[in-house]
Amino acid sequence: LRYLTAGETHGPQLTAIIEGLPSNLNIDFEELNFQLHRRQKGYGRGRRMQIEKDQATFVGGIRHGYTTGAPVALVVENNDWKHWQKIMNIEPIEGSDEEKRRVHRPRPGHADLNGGLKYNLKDLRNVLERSSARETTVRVACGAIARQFLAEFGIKVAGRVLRIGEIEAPYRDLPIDELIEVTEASSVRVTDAETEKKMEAYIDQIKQEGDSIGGIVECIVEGVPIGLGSHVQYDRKLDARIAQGVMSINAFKGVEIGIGFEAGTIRGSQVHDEIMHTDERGYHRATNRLGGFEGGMTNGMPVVVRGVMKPIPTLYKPLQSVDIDTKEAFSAQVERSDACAVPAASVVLEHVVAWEIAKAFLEKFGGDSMEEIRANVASYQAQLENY
Ligand code: EPS
Repeated sequence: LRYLTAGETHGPQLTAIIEGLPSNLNIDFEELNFQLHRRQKGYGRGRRMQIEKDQATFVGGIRHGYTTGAPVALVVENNDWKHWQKIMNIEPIEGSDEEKRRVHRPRPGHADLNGGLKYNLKDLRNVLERSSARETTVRVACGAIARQFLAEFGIKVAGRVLRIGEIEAPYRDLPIDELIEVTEASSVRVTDAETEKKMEAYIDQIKQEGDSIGGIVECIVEGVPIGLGSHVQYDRKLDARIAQGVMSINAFKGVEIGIGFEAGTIRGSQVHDEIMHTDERGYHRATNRLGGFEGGMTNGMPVVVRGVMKPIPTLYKPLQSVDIDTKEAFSAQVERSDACAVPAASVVLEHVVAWEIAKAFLEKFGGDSMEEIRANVASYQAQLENY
């Protein structure tokens, strides 16, 4: 299972091709578009999100609501494209640098300068258009399909915001369905109204000061079978593959599985989860500090993944940079940005994690059709029960 994406933030559309989905997976288009809608929400988003109304259109691999086993191709149009048609034209255009909106002043913290130097591009727009977090739209669309696939096997995915800048949300251990419901009702995807209010006021203040703010988000996946991933080879360790997925989300600077970095501050007896067995639950752990992973494999406990997002580097507050034409210092000025995209990032995290789990699930249970996969899962479950 893999996908590739293409498209620029102000181009006509974003495109994804998914290869390796089994046949006979029912696609719920409304559910998928709901996931895209969730990514657009969140307190602190900028004006661009008022222009877009993201919807996926499928152009291959699905017939009468079911996957056929062929590559699935989907597109999400950019409504903003209508304002950028000339600037983003595929064919050559006449006009001044200004008319072409040529970018020659790299923004600190963005891909602009590194990308310009590496690809030898004198218009940094060619870098920023692709490095924009707009691309996460189609990553969520792909992840939403993975999520629907996982749901067929009773696997559920939730996400939440744990921190925005200085404001930390109290950690409430909720049943997954309740967690999904409560965070969905929150403008900042937290579990209590008091924190939500504090975070909203904090984001307002940050915005007023022309600044931006990051935070910490968490994803929980429940119902994952024991034994996804493997200890036998570095690139089959599923926690490592999830970490790569998380780090590839725009602006993410760190990832943790379970208690993560805290594991380096306390004793082994306080870290490791004791092994239990009952007839109803089979093997399980008394606690879940290791976030559902031991030896690069899932252990049947909920998968818990955290990621940290840096503040968006496009600031109203000027930061110093250097013009690539004159090599002279200037203070960056911008037109439009999100002061805080942490709630949206928590939705992206859910879909990136769901994707990696679905991929490992398909590696373990193989099969070209949903029926074949279901039979393989049932036979493995019988193996576990008789172990
Ligand atoms: C982004 C800049 C903003 C964000 C964008 C990510 O877009 P614009 O440059 O058009 O104002 O709104 O995010 C999205 C468009 C999105 O769909 O999430 C950036 O520079 O990364």
